[in-house]
Amino acid sequence: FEGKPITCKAAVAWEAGKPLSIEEIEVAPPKAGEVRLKVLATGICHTDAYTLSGQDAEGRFPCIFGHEGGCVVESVGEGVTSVKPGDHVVPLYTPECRQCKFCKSGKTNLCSAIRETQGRGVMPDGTTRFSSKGKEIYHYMGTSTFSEYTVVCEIACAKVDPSVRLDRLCLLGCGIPTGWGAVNYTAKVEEGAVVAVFGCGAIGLSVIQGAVAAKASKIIAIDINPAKFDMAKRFGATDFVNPKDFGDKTIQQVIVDNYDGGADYSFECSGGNVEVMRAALECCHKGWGKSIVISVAASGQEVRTRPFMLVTGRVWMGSAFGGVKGRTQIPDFVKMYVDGSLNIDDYVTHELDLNDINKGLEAMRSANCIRPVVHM
Ligand code: AHE
Ligand code: ZN
Repeated sequence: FEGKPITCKAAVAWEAGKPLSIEEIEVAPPKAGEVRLKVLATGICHTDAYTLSGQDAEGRFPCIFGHEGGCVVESVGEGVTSVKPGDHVVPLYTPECRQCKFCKSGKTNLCSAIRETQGRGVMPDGTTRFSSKGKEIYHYMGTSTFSEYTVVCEIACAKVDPSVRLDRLCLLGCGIPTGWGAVNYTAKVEEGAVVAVFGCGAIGLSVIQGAVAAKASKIIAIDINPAKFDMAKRFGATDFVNPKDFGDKTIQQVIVDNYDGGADYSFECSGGNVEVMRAALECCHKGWGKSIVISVAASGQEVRTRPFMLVTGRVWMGSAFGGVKGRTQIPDFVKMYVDGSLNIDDYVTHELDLNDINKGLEAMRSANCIRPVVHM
């Protein structure tokens, strides 16, 4: 187990609000319970841009971002038994230790085994495996996939079918399971339900795919940019509503009035807008409507509604990584991709090299971008 450091390229965020900088970095060998991965491809998620912006209470710099990786195991640390060099894996920012109170509860996917150190940008022993120019670099979400090599915990490795393209499977690291799982694991949408989706980016499209799988009778795509409706339709949305088309009437009132009392389920995929979170709750049907908050709002933001909305039977809940237990369930998503029941290809609107990763971050701000995939 005496591995050597690897020198490679990575996109380093030296400070908040500045472009990423391509640097030579050193990646230390994996310690006990850790795995060193060669990253072949990574997606870019809005959460990477959010933390880079400096608004994330847990953001620490310098740091290597990225949490949608398609990777091959390069080496393993002492005691690692579930993966070996050559295995293909998708790193998990929500790991699955199968031993903590959370994992054993059967009620949540929020494994607590390494959450505290992960939030501080370090490995479980409190140190980092990255350095550049003599400086320590922090990890991000336990994954740090904006690097040619990274080190993650064994419990954060979802092993995937090695015959499937890693530059597609990388998107199983966040956006796709998050939306699909919110429908099928968090909300448990049933056949015939009316589903409202607020925001038609990568998460919204994944909610739409999840709702198709759940056999929802109506899937209402809601977006203030009607250019998003083409893709929403291709993914299976049945109805399209632009909140700007109704003058002073709120979108929640529009949905309640036009859909027989409102949505059975609503999903907030707005990219962190707390007013949209409110609208998503309030568009739900009295007595049983359930609204799921998915996106990440800046620290300091708060949600609000009239308590009457809850008293009269609506349920407000949230979902992280779609309630997906990654090591157990990511292989099921791979199977759905292989059998054609899960679309991944159409998310990939931009493909770039690591050197151009800042262009990928920029593309994320444009309406025609779903996901950039960066080839390492
Ligand atoms: N650090 C942020 C919280 C960020 C957050 O809520 N992250 C989501 C995943 S975003 C994926 O793109 C999540 O799963 N959270 C669960 C967890 O344990 O962090 C902040 O605001 O402090
Ligand atoms: Zn993400």
